[in-house]
Amino acid sequence: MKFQRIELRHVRLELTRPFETSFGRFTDRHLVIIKTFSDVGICYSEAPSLHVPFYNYETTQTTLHVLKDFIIPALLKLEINNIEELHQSMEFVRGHNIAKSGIDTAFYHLMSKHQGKSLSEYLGGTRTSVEVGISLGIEDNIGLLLEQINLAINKGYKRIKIKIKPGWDIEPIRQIRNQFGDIPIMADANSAYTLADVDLFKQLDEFNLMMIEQPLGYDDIYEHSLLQHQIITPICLDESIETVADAKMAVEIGACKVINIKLSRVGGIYPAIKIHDICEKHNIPVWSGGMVESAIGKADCTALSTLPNFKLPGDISPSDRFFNKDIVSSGLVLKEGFILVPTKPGVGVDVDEKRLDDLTVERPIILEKYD
Ligand code: OSB
Ligand code: MG
Repeated sequence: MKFQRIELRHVRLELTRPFETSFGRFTDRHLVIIKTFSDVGICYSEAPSLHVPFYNYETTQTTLHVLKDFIIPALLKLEINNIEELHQSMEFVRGHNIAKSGIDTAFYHLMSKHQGKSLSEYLGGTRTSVEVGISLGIEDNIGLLLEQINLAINKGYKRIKIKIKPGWDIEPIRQIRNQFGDIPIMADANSAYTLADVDLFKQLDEFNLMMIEQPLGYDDIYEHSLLQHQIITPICLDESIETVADAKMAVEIGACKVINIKLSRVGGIYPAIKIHDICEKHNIPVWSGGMVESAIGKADCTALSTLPNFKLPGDISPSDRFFNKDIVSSGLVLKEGFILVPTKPGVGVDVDEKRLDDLTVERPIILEKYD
């Protein structure tokens, strides 16, 4: 495949309501949307870094910079024959996985469309729908959270994940158990605690959570192994798994019993599948995390989740879960707690170019092959 022209857009989508985690509260979502022109066709893809370096070090601006000044100029000079070559051609840039994921997914969208296959089919997935859960932010009071949970249950979401932080942990969980009984519930701390909080985690054991996501340091796999050996609740790693090597280490030292695979965090679908396979060998179930992506990114997560070791509900939702207006004309469909897997060739959701224009907040960056 030859890349001929790549356009980068910084878009801003308004959230339907603020989304708060232990690292911050957001009212809108900035994304990098990529349009790729190649000798096998045209596609849209997404690089869903946050606009602030509070989840990982990448931001909207580092993503634009790394793609514009390093990755894309290199790509435009090459002929890429397969996904492995694509990743080799990006290897000279250390890290910046979310930026790379926007190119990795473009390649998969182009290849699957070119072969007349849906992305899921192209990846060898078998499911026609995937089980999903919802990730609910921190609210101003517990009553508001309980209301959100009630709405989510009525929409059919198969598990509820709540965001926790010191001061917003035991009490909301206790009240959820009181009001909703034995529903599938988990908590995501986004690295808000330390090993000194071990007594709190032991107390949480009492609530029979499905898992607790990334309680400790974002870069500390070792300390999670120390914690996992002292608590019953399964630990799920998110932030600390950025590479295949991280996943191998976490699994080997018993730092977690579950892994949240965010294809963007690990550099795209190709590394995500490698992590999926390692986990499968070690009997570690995985699920697809989310980054509050547009329907494009959520469709990638959906296709990936049709692989067999995605055994738990993913953070995948239709556009109206987060956005007043998404960039697509037809998006994903939620039905009784399942997202239907798109069957059209390629990623399977269609960008509305008028909306994309309306939501673009910086002048698009255009890079072209010039020979
Ligand atoms: O930790 O899983 C996380 C959103 C942004 C950054 C980090 C996380 C999240 C979510 C949202 O939990 C999941 C979703 O997209 O539905
Ligand atoms: Mg998380």
